[in-house]
Amino acid sequence: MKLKALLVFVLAAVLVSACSVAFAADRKIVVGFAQIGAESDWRVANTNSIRTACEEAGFDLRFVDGQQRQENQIKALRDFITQGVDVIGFSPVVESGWDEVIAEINEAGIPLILLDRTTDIAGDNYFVTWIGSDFLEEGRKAGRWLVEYMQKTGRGRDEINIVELQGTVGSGPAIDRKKGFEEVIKDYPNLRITQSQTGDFTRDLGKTVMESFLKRGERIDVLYAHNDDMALGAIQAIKEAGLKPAEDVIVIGVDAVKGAFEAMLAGEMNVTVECSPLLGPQFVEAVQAIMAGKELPKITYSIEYVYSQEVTRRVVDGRQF
Ligand code: GYE
Repeated sequence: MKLKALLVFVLAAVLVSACSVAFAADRKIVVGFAQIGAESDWRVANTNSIRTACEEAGFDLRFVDGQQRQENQIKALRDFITQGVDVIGFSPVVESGWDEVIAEINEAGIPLILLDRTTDIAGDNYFVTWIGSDFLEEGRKAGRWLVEYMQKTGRGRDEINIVELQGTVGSGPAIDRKKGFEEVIKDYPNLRITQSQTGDFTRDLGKTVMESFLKRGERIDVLYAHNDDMALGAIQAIKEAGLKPAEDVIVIGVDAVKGAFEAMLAGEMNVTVECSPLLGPQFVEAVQAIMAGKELPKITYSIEYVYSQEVTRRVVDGRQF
């Protein structure tokens, strides 16, 4: 009798542990994602890509829109720690000021994936992997395109005044797109940035700041905008000032979102340097690799191109963002 009771007990224990193993395997992977905001078409496409990929993968996604405020993102990250999520995904709005909260994530032992932007924290031990774009190279591509375009159109030696609409102050893409562009044009002293201000990556500010540039009354030959949304806002301002965008003022953008292609087809924008927001599938793969205990590369850059006015309607219609 005693033996029988023991057997029943052992059997029950085996069953219970088998069930909990099965439960652990079936349990949804919980992912916290601290997004920057919805400041641009790029960001909206990026959010859709993340949401769709996580949904298809069956993750329990806790998504927080930080409305472009660092304090909102810090709060979201702390909430993820409290909730004990499996993995944290994070796009930092600016590069600095994350040391404390990231130390807390590391102490809690939660794997961190950086998507799109990075921080200025030294070393690369604080995150598992970063998936994004080479912003410095994007700035160089914009600069190289301008140099070639000027030479091609017989203006290679002319004095050229460039105005610059910078992205969010202190953000990785704003810092690097400026640096990369300047690095290329510094070899051409006739190409000069005469005015430069932030438009915070939004269409509205792009327009307002371009208006103030135009009001100064100096000749403006080129606009270099750190994203297409600001370029599109600025095109509006150029038109309202009675000038022809892409002719009187050469317009350069970054991102390659639909609106930029439409503007190029309408002859109102000259070029856009691609920056892919479709990072969702790579993000999901990284989460799955982490959960399976696999190694990941520290950096994965997206492959991106430059599109100018020669672009055809077919290319535009086939694009996903
Ligand atoms: O270029 C801009 C967005 O971080 C690469 O953020 C991203 C940038 C993108 O608001 O449109």
